[in-house]
Amino acid sequence: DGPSVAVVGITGAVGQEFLSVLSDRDFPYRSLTLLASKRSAGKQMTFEGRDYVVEELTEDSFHGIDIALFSAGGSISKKFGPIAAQQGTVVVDNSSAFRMDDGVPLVIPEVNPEAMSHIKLSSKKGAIIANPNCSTIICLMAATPLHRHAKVKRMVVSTYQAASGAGAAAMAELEQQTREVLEGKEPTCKIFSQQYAFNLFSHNSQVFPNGYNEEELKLVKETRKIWNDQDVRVTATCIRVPVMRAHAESINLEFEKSLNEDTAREILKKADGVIVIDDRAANNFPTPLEVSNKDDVAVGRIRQDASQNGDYGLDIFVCGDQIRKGAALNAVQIAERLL
Ligand code: 11C
Repeated sequence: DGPSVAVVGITGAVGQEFLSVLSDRDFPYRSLTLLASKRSAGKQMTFEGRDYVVEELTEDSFHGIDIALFSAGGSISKKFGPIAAQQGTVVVDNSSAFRMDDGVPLVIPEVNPEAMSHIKLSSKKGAIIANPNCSTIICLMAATPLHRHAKVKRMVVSTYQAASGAGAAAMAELEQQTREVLEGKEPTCKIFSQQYAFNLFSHNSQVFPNGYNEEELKLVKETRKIWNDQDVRVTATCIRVPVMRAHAESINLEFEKSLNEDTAREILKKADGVIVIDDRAANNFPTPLEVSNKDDVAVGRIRQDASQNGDYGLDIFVCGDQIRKGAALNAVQIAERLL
C-alpha cells in the first residue's frame, strides 16, 4: 500500500512534473496530498482518475506524510522542510536551501546512492535529502562513469540552459517574446531583464565579486560534495539560451589515468540513465529537443582533447531534460530508493 506522499509547490513546472513522473513510474503511493501557497489553494486537479483539491501549505500539512517532494523555492523549503522532517517526513528538496549543509545528503541515485543509505522510511524518523542543481545533475550523469574509470582531476563546463530552469513563468516569457518579436513588437521583459527570444545571456543568478555567478559556483561545490572529493578542480560558465526545457553542456575533462575515446564511449553506453548519440558521419549529436520529456541524458561529441598530451583529456557534449532528470525524475528516483 506504499507511502503517503505530499507534493509541495504543485502549481510550478517541477510540481506538475512530479505528478507525471510518479504516474509514469507507477510509484506506489498510498495517498497523495497536493500543497501550494494560499493563492492556489482550492484549485481542483485530476490525477490518475482521482480528483484532488490543492491544499494550502501550513505547519500542520505534514501529519502522517511519509515522503514530501518539495519544489516551491528556497524560502519555502527553509521554512517548511525542517517542520516536515521534525514530524517524521522524509523531505526530498529540489531547492538549494540545504544542499551544502553537513548531514544533508545531496544525491543523484545513479552517482552516489550510498550518501542516503542511512535514511529509512520505516524508522519514522524524518530527514531532508537534497536534489542537486539541474546543471550539476546533467553534468555528473555523464562525467561520473568516466570519473569512476580514470578519476577526473579538472573539469571545465560551459552550459546552455533552458527557460525551464527559471520556472514556468520564464517558459511563458520565451514563448510570448518569440511571438512579439516575430510580429515586430517590443518584447515584454518580466522575468529576465534582457530580451530572451533570439538572444542568449549570462545566467540570471547573482554575480559575486570574483566574477563567478551563483549557478557556476553550484556546479563547483555540488560536484565536490557528490563525488566526495574536495580536490577536484571545477570551473564553469553558465549561459541562458532560448530553449524551452532541456539544458546542454559542453564539458572538458582532464583525467589522472589515461582514457581513450573508444573506451569512454563504451563506458557511457553502459551507464544507467545515459544514452550515446555520437554519429560523426551524419553530424548527429545530442540536442535539447531530442531529450525533452525523456528520462535519459544524452552524450555525444566524445573526442580526445587534442590540446593535451596522451589520452588524459576528453571533450563531451551533454543534453538532459531540465525538468525531468534535472529535477522531478531525480527526486522521485530518490523517493524510490526509500521504499
Ligand atoms: C537554472 N539551475 O537552470 C537553475 C535553476 O539551484 O535549483 C535551479 C536553481 C537551483 O536556472
